[in-house]
Amino acid sequence: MRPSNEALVVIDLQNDFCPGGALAVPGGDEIVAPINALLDEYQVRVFTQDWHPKGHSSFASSHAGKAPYDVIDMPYGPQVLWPDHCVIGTDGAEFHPRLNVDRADMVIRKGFRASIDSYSGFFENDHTTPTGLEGYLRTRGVDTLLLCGLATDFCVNYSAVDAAKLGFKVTVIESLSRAIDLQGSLAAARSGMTEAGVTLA
Ligand code: VGL
Ligand code: ZN
Repeated sequence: MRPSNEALVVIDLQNDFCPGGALAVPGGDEIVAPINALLDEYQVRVFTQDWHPKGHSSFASSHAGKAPYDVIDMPYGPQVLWPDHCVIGTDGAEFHPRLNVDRADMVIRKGFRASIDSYSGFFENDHTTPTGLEGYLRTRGVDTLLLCGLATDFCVNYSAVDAAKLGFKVTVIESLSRAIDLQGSLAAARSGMTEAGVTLA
């Protein structure tokens, strides 16, 4: 058993990010069984869940003339436009059916405000609006995080960098994460995480 100051944080292991989903990450479902096994070793277990209202501003379909993977300027900075995904109330927003969700002590939903996206489990994409996850972890005495899930180069990356900036000791388990890899985004994420002091394992 891992000590109680360590948390396993499973990022966005949801149907829409798995093969067959709206924003499928290659091999996304391969990590479910080993993550289930790892959950048994941790005393603090948090899942994040991408959770968007219909017509969310991160969806290409919400912007006339735009296509998925175009980038637009939002008041908070550049934003990649995605296919509609993880819409509240749909099957795509549910966790993978074989993920042992019963093991989660805490599920933190993010991206639920129509006008702003939230890749990170800690802050929305303006980098200032908190989700509450930091307070949850600190009040449970956690100072060390092991991150895994989907996607390595987006939500895992943003969560890891924010956590490191907040002072947590952070490791990303790359073998239990899978990437979207848009135009070099995985390489950029790896160097950004390393620069922020995140350990890639
Ligand atoms: C994610 C794109 C859009 C992720 C979420 O979980 O990495 N990526 N929403
Ligand atoms: Zn999303």
